[in-house]
Amino acid sequence: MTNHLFGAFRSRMPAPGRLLMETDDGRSITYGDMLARSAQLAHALAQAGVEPGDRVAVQVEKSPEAALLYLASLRAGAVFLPLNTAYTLLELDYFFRDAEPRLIVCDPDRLSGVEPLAASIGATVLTLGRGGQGTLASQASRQATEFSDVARGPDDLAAILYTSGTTGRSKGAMLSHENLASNARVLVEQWRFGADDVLIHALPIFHTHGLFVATNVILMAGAKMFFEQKFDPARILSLMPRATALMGVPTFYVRLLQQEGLNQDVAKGMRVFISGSAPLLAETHKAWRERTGHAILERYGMTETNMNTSNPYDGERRAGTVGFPLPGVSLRVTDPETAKPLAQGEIGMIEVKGPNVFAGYWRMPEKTKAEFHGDGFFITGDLGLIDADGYVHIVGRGKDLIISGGYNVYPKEIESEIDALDGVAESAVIGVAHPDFGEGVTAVVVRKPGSAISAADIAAAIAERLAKYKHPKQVIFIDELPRNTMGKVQKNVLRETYKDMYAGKAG
Ligand code: MLC
Ligand code: AMP
Repeated sequence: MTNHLFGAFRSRMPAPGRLLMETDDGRSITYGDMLARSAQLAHALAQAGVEPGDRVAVQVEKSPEAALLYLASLRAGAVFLPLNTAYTLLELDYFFRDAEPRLIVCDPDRLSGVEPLAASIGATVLTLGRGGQGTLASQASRQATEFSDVARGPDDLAAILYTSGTTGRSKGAMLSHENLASNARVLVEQWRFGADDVLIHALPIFHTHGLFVATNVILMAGAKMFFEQKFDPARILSLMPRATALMGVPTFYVRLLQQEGLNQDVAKGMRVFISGSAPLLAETHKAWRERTGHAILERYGMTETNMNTSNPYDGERRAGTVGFPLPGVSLRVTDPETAKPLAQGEIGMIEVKGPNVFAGYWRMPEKTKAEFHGDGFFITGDLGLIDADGYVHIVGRGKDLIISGGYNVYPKEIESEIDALDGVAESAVIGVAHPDFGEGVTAVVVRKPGSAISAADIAAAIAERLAKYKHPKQVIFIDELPRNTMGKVQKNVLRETYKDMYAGKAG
């Protein structure tokens, strides 16, 4: 048996001298370098005690070494667990206790905070900095540049990615080698990636979009990427003449449209612009087409399922839709109450089944069971319809979720923090249309009688507890939350009341 996913990358690898990555700080990594350095890192993992099936939790800045660490983890047969760099120590503590990683890799600057957490679960800690420095790198540099990949089958776990549930407790989505391999293969084919492609990679690599959709597709195609530390619109524009593809969240496209230099000329060598992770407004699609001559190709996915649908490469890319189910993916729309399939055109729950769909939530068999039907369809929590031409439209969410700049934010998690503060009677956290982030996290708070708690007090209280992108952009105080006859808070009424509050804000 080979190593299922890494073996697939290997089998499509171009000549070792071909470039895999060019970075914004002037470094070049060839496919040969990738093989040698991921081998060294895989040895370093084994030396740190990582055995097949062990989790390797990683919270580091984006760098080529961070991407190579993902490949090393695959090769060592481990389960890669990437974590958002914005997570606070309190948030990390939860993930570590839940996943029980054998090894934690963190930024050197975070070591003093991470060490006690690691000690409490008996994990080893190594460091990896943005420039490739740290204890992991120094251990790896002493290792052999060849490594015999640990055999892993299609159903063995390759990664666990945490995604918050509606209860506010994060769940670890278990992704197998075949979940990732099948999706990368399909996307390479659907989006026509080949060895001559050059992707502008400006996404973080701790989520499905940047790690799997972008990186796995490039590895599966034997292509190259400009591996950017972060999204900088002016820089993206300067790379376009040397690139062929861009993948981004809608905020990327909104911000690029604000660049004066965006025009047909700068985009003429580009083959495809892909968007996902959050709804792309039809007006953004239209404005992009007018400015560049390109129709953005929108697709739809989730942490649990990888990519489910995509607009066509050839054929009409229809604004406001997420296209067709990918080959091998079955998609149906059902009545959320009865779970009965609905007729074409009717709005209901989107459910999917296929080799892309995850193996379940880590150590949560009950939650896993609750989100699948007996026939294997996964209940996405997204509401949508299939139109007469077969295009899938996402029209809303059956789950209480805000997507801000492509990051998921679960209102319940923030409400729990705010409600726990002295002086707060209750709160409701909602997503309000935001021109830059798509939705802006907004807290509506009812004070306790006599309390003078302010927005600044709330911000200060959650600063150390929640990742920055989850913090409310605005806090509104009202006397009473609107409720229906059942006593349930009417978030739709609040969303309607405050719908224009971010209108015209640039960022
Ligand atoms: C940053 N900030 C955000 C934010 N990103 N606030 C709300 N929502 C966000 N997404 C805050 C910071 O805390 C900071 O606050 C201020 O904005 C500026 O920070 P920054 O670091 O300069 O932000 P910037 O680089 O501009 O980041 C914006 C962004 C980034 C859109 C480039 O958020 C991003 O890369 N998003 C992509 C997320 C992603 O990869 N999602 C895929 C999930 S996978 P202050 O107060 O300090 O100024 C998935 C499945 C699928 O969904 O289908 O793909
Ligand atoms: P995550 O859990 O971070 O992977 O986010 C997945 C969620 O993002 C999905 O369930 C959808 O609600 C949303 N999403 C992803 N792509 C799109 C898209 N193209 N349009 C609308 N929503 C999307």
